[in-house]
Amino acid sequence: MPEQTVVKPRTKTKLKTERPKLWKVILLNDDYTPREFVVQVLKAVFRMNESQAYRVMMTAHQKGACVIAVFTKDVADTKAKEATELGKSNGFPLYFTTEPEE
Ligand code: TYC
Repeated sequence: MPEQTVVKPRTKTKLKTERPKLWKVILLNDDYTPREFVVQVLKAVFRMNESQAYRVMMTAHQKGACVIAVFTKDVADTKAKEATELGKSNGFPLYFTTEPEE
């Protein structure tokens, strides 16, 4: 009896997993938060060193806003909230927001 190989056609479609969209955390300028405090928050929450933090703070100070970094949505939201809370609990209107990358 001759052997037969039966080839079954593949019917399953492999779905490609899309990379999750990244979200920007943005620092907004205000007239009241001391520069040094902004630098401390950037170092504490976003693990920046002194000169990175200083540059980001000055950019927001001069231009009104500065993108700090991009993260997954969860991380971006958590960090923006944590950093904004730090300002609030110290009596400053410091504000961090998030928006999706294109
Ligand atoms: N503009 C503030 C001041 O002159 C300093 C500051 C910088 C505040 C950046 C917020 O995101 C900010 N004291």
